[in-house]
Amino acid sequence: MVSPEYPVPRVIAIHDLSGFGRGSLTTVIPVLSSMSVQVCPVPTAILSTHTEFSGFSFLDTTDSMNAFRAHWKSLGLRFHAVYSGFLGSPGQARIVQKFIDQFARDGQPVLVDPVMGDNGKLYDSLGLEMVEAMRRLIASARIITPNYTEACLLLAEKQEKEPDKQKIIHQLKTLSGLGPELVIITSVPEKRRCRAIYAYDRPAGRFWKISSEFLPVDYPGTGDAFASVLLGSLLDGDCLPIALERAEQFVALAIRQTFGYRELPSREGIVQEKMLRLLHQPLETSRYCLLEEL
Ligand code: PXL
Repeated sequence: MVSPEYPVPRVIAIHDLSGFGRGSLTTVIPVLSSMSVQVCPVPTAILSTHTEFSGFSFLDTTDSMNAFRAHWKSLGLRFHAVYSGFLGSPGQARIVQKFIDQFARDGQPVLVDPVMGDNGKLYDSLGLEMVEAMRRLIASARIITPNYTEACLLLAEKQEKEPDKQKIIHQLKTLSGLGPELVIITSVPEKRRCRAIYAYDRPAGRFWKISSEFLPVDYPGTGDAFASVLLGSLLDGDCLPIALERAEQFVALAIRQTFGYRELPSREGIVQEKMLRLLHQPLETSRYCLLEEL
């Protein structure tokens, strides 16, 4: 993959740029750069802050997404992966599809993070037509990373308070049946204040799980950090369970570090700047479990 012509993997990152609050491109770029990946951003919108602040400014950059694609095509650029996150409209999902058709033609990995909601709710700025558009887009992805809310939205299923293993395995298989080979569902609520990450590797026929205790706080942008570390790790040649583990540990430690600062408003996100050096270190522990499909 890497060669003198391409000394590091090069990724198209299609996400919004929110100036304050951490998340989307302000997380994707530092995380992947720290993992020695060249990030080529395609902003889907430019906001003064992410949408958890009130009164944010919003510039739709749909037209420039098309211009980026046309210019990069005319330059004959090649990429090692296409990675998309928050999209503002079904039209933007169609443009992401064109990026995939054009730049992932030779089987390069495509990671679609179907960013649409959290904690049981669709984000205020999105409607059900966005869910439909995302459902179509994931058919062209090799890897998807919905949280439990997004998995239920994609499958038009009601959310459960504590879904059991069989239920999640069924969701993983159904989502994979729509196209993606690797399906990862994050933030699955469990008993005793735990949350789990479940993953399905269809070609290997294996299911994985990592469960962890969670603190009573939500930080925006943790999904972006998770998906970015996962992609960086896979591009570095790690196997799926280790890539999951690196992503989980990075986010969990960043949350614990941030939670320790009592004065910090949660909407400012995780203090990722203090954690990036972790991405240079090898994993010291591993807790993933292989699940038996009963
Ligand atoms: O991290 C998800 C996300 C991405 N982009 C924008 C958001 C959010 C979550 O709130 O507001 C603009």
